This record gives sequence, C-alpha cells and structure tokens, in this order.
Amino acid sequence: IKDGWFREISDMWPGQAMILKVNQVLHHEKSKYQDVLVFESSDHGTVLVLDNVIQCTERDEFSYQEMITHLAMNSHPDPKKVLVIGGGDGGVLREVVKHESVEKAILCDIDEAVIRVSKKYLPGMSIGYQHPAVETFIGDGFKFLADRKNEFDVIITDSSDPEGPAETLFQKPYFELLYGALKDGGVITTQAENQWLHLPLITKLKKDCKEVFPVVEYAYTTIPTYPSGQIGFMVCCKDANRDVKQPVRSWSPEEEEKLCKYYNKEIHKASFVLPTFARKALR
Ligand code: AAT
Repeated sequence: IKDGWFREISDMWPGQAMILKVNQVLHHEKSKYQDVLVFESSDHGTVLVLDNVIQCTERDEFSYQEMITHLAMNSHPDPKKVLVIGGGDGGVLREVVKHESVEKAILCDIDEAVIRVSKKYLPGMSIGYQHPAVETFIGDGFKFLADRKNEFDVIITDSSDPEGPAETLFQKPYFELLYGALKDGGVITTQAENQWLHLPLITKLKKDCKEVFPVVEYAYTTIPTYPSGQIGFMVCCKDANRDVKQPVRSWSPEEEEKLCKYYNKEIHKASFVLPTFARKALR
C-alpha cells in the first residue's frame, strides 16, 4: 500500500497492475504460509489479499464463486458429497449448499488464518460455514486427497495462483488424486487462470487433465478485480459420455434470480465458448 492505494504487482502479470483505493487496513499478519491482508476499499467493499494477490472483493466475488461452483454442481445429476480444496473465505461453500441434494460439504484449506479472518471480516462469504452439512479441515489439499478414494461427487479446487502454497494443485499428480477421490460420474472444477495472461500454463493444464479425465473443458468468467478482468476454470468429468457444457440440472429463471447474481443456465453454456486465439491454443 502506497499513498492510500493498494497495488497488485506480480511477475505473473508483468507490466500491469490492479490498483484499489484503501479506506483503512482492517488486518495484516504473516501466517504460517502467506502474508494475509484485509482492507476496506473505497468502492469494492472489503478485500482479502494473500501474498499481495487479490483473492476476493465483496463487490465482485459472486462472479467467481458462483461460476466455479455451479459449473461443477450443475454438471452432476445428484451431487451429495462435495469437497472444496482452498476457498478459505467460505464463498464456495455458500454456493455449494444452495443445492438441496448436498448431504456433506467438506472444505480443506491450508491456512487457518484465511478462515479466521474471513469469519471476522467477510461475513457475506463465511456464512457458508454456518450450514450444518459443512465440515472444515485445516491442511494441504494435496495431502488431504492422498487417502481419499471413491468418495466425492464433486470436488472444487478454489486455490490461489501457482506461485506459493498452491503450486502442487496445478500439476498432473494432483489431477490423478482428484480422479481417484471422485465416485463414478464425478465432476471437478479448478481455478485455471486467465487466457490473456497464462495461455501456456492453461494449455499444459488441459493436456495434463486430458491424460487423466475423459472429459476436460475450459470455461471462464468475467471479474473486474482479477488480473485482466477474467478467470478460467478447468471442468473435468469421470463419465466420458457427459457433456459438461450442457447443465444436467438447472433452476427455474425465478429461482436463478433468487439464488444467483451471475450464474444462469445460458451463461453455463456460454462460458465454454472461447475466442479464436484461446480456442486454437487449447485444441
Ligand atoms: N475464493 C477466494 C479465492 C481464492 S482463495 C485461495 C485459497 O487457497 C486460500 O484460502 C489459500 O489459503 C488456499 N490454498 C493455497 N494453497 C493451498 C493448498 N496447498 N491446500 C489447500 N488450500 C490452499 C483464489 C483466488 C485466485 C486469485 C487469482 N489471481
């Protein structure tokens, strides 16, 4: 923070940076894994920052949390047991429990500090923890998955960028663990970065996933406060005959408007339609 503005400078997006105006710093600590900053911004509500990278702002978080969740959940006919890796703010949990089929939702985040500060400063997201179906683990997602077999219908990896504690969550052995932890017909989504900035990384990610899952598709959402205003997801399914681009379940338009601010049935399908440069690279 300099002269009252937070600047998101990183070599993951060279030569550009998002700047947000700071009203006041609410919390700042070095946790066991990362630098944790929470500030109140002038126009984007409360902002959570890890290792100088924006994780969410109250103004636009719903775009990311709804899309990473419902793309997976609505690609499964009856998701009962759901796992969230990362997602310590609770926003993805909030979305998962909107599905009445859910009997158990487990979250595993590496950093208790993220969960603790989110419960204090981000009530709109951490409300997800209040649902009776939710169970929380503190630990590394990779290790958590190692002894889980045939257990989950949906696994959502809401992880930070690959520089830092989430590095292993972007590599092929992780996707093998995800595959093994899913039941037949299971679906995963993972945070899969930005097509303007990280096309080589996404290409590699898709190739790795393709060696593990029969169905692998890249989708994306718009979100002003993530680098270059978009972020993508890898959506994979264990069932070779499922087309994840078509939701297998959907809410009525009235329910959609009540439950979601960004996600709807049409945007589910549209989010897989890529511009030519990305489509070509990811073919
Ligand atoms: N919904 C907010 C968006 C995030 S949060 C990423 C979470 O991943 C953090 O809470 C972090 O503690 C957790 N995390 C990182 N590494 C691991 C790991 N190995 N195991 C479990 N949890 C982990 C993502 C924002 C994306 C930013 C895009 N630039």
